[in-house]
Amino acid sequence: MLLEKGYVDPAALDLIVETYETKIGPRNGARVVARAWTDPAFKARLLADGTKAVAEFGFGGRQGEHLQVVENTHDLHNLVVCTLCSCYPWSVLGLPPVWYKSAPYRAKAVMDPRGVLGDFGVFLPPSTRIRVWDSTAELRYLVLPMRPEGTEGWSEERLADCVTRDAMIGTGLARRPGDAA
Ligand SMILES: [Co+2]
Repeated sequence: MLLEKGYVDPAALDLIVETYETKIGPRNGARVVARAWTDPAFKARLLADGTKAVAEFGFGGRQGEHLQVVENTHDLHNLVVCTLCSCYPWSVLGLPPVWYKSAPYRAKAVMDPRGVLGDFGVFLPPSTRIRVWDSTAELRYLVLPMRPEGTEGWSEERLADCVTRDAMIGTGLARRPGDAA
């Protein structure tokens, strides 16, 4: 309606949405992940109660929304979807990307998660199990990706730059040193 009335410039609106989708939102989650990589006590709190742990950063969900953090390991890779609609952990990732809301992603993530990962250019060893988490309005998921090798001694700030939005959905991996940004 605001667009129709000429109150809002569509290009400006797109820019705002894109900023929340790719910059401001996921930056929150990246800070949480970087802290978990460097602070074992925080990581334990995060895995035990995600909602409570991210509140330490001042990140909060709306009432009744719980955040569960699922940890990737060499043996287990986690992938998040909402098969019904587009439930997403707004407090730590901002707005969901368009593909997350698409019917093909929602269907294929459940039926062929390894195929979805391939579509995103992620190829895991056959020995790595993939677990798919179906989000709801009450329970949302954040993937704790594996810390990239070669980042020993890095600051939280620098580590956070390795943490992409897709790595926290499970459709990507954390960036390794030397990967293109
Ligand atoms: Co939903």
